[in-house]
This record gives sequence, C-alpha cells and structure tokens, in this order.
Amino acid sequence: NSRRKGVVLTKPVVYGNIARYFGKKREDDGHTHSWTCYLRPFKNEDMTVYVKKVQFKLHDSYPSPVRVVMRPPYEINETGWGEFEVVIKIFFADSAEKPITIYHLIKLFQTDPAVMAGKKNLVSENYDELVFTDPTNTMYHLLTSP
Ligand code: SLL
Repeated sequence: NSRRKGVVLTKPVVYGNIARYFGKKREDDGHTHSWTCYLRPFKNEDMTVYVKKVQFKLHDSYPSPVRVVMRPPYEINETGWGEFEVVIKIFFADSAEKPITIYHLIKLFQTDPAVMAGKKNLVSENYDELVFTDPTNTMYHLLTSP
C-alpha cells in the first residue's frame, strides 16, 4: 500500500455544538443545558467511505468520557452544567492514515436574551479542512470516489 507522493487532498468539514438552556437548574444533578456536539461534511457526502469511526473525548466529569461513533451522524447528545474542550479524533478507513484530531470548546452560555431564556438554541460552529498529504493508495481511491 504505497503512497501518492506530492498529492494533497482536502475534505471540508464543519464541527461544533448546539445547546439549549433548560430554563432552570435541574434538581437532581445540577445540569442546566442539553447539548449536541457534532462533526459533519461541509458538502453533503457519505463520510463512511473514508472514515472508520469518530471518537469524542468529553470532560472527565462525564461517565465513560470516551465516546465512539461508528457511523453518521457523528454526534454526541448530552446534558451538563459547564463548558469544556472536547477532543474529536477521526479514524480513517485505511489504518495507515494517521487519525486527525480536532478540538472544540462546548459552548453553553451566551448573552443573547432569547438563548438565555431557553427559547432559542445556541450554535457554536466552525469550518475546517481535513488535509491528506501523500495519501496511501487505498485512501486516495476512497477520497476520490464519486
Ligand atoms: C468548568 N472546567 O468548571 C469546566 C468543567 C465540566 C462540565 C466543566 C458534568 C456532567 C456530569 C459537566 O457538565 N461537566 O455531571 O455528568 O466549568
């Protein structure tokens, strides 16, 4: 499985979180928000062709903080009370291709009055590109398959 020297392929992605305030603090666990953290293709495409799995590493205060998602949607639904950094690690279909890590700060708090009242979702989203330099032959074919 040799590499395509000099070839650079990119896949545009978006990642981030939405969050909604409950309207009040939950009695039993002190949680205040529900949130979803996600990774998805920027263009509508089937990422399963070249992605094996996506791992989301949450704050240690969560039970089983390492969550693995094998197929789309690549997302985690949770509730909580605090903001923290999620480590999103993308594993590829060809294990010779090094995983790519993305960091995202789970955002819960915003000064928009409609968000604060729990009437509107907060969205914190970013654009990025997965860059494959000298991809393996296998990855090259998976990344360029129509
Ligand atoms: C902070 N540095 O202090 C951050 C940590 C951790 C958020 C935030 C707990 C969830 C659970 C939760 O929301 N952790 O209890 O399952 O703000």
